[in-house]
Amino acid sequence: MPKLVTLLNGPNLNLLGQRQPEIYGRETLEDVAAKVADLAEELGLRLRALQSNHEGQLVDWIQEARGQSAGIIINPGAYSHSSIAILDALNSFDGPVLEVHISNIHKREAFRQHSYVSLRADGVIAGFGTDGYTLALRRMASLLVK
Ligand code: DHK
Repeated sequence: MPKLVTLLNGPNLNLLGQRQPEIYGRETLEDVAAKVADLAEELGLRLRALQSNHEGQLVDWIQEARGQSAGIIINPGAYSHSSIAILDALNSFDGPVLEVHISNIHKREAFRQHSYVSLRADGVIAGFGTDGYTLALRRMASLLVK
């Protein structure tokens, strides 16, 4: 059975393709999830892709990933910059955690330049547009598929 990777997207990422396309691009989250799922199959992995605008829901899914999922790829959206609850949940997960930001948060407003999730992430991708998700999955495969 191929190993499962959980892909989590946080608030407002459901509006990908419509929201500030000059920053986040024109691809929809559905397009991105389909692309990542195809690549997962190619790489010998399975993907569970989820999105929520609610912090507690993201915490619940991270807890569910314990014992089920081999790794987590997460774009926490704005919760990156505020959520100790998501950091704590990720700290309870044993496998690799890769953090994705579509935009380069380091060249944006000061409040976006700190991520609580980065205190746990094994790797961070920022500013590669939606390609960041497939790049993160390739890294996940090199960590998980031996
Ligand atoms: C997405 C968001 O929704 C913002 O709140 C973050 C991140 C940046 C991204 O670049 O994917 O600040």
